[in-house]
Amino acid sequence: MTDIYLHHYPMSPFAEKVRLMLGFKQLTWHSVMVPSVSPKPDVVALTGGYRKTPFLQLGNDVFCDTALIADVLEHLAPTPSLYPQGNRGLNRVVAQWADQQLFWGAMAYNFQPAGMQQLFDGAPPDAIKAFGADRGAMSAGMTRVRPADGTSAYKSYLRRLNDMLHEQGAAGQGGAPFLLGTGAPSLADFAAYHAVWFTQHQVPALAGILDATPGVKDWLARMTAFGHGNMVRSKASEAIAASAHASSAGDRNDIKFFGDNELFQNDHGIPLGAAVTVAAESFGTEVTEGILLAATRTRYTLQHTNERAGTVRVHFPRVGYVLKAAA
Ligand SMILES: N[C@@H](CCC(=O)N[C@@H](CS)C(=O)NCC(=O)O)C(=O)O
Repeated sequence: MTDIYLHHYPMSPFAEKVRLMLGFKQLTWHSVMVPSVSPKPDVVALTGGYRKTPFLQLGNDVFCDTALIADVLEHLAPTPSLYPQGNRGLNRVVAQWADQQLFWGAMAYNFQPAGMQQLFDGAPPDAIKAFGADRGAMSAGMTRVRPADGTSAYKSYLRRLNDMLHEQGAAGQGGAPFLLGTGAPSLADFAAYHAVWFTQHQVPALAGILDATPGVKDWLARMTAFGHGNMVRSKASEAIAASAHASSAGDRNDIKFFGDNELFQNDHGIPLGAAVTVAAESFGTEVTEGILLAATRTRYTLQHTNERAGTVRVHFPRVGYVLKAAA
């Protein structure tokens, strides 16, 4: 198997979603630390512009967004599956809710002053200021949830998760161990986990909100127990060199997405081979520019060249991303 590099930082909830999937699948992986704020020269050398966290690298293939990374991990290590009952549609719908609604509600709660104080305890004032300015710029054009509204929503979401864990257990057995009631975790659990993990592990001063939903607390403990797999620390320079090496060796990882068949789905009137940009719809909309190599049912693949990383293929999910012809 090609070496897996995860580019991330400890505090990132979306990175925690992937770290836990790596643990669930008991994979060995290279951990590459990235800065939590821009500029990120080593990141964009590989991604061609995307700056969000995390991203996954296999040789000179770079996968952006945890929804796509989940597909890649499922492909690399099909067992244990993220879809134990094959219910991919339900899992993806719940995961999308968790990554959006639950995440932003939780973050509005987590980043209230008491949370910020705990997160940045001892950090130099300049670092706190830089973080605020960076996230402010990333949120341009977005309606950010206010802390009080976020708190109300988060409490409701936690109750809903608690209800899911209770309602789906076999009669008289006091609840299901995981969200979709299958007895095994699935993508939905990993997606719902990371925002709540942040409350419990990054801002424990605010974790009292979980006391009203003991089912969620027990589920969190079950999820945390999967761990992070076998992590090997690596430098960004090593990851970039691995890309350059794969690029010059002409390696093709042959990432095939099942059910996807690589068929061109042309919804934009942009031909393959065209110069394009891809950017997230919101929150961190920095563009990646490159040649459109593929636009399948599920993903876009762009190719760009960087003097340090060589020729890199960057993959994005279609959902949540904007494809445009380059100006
Ligand atoms: N939809 C993206 C969301 C990623 C995201 O928003 N990550 C946050 C960190 S948890 C981020 O990028 N923050 C800014 C940064 O790290 O530069 C995914 O699933 O990967």
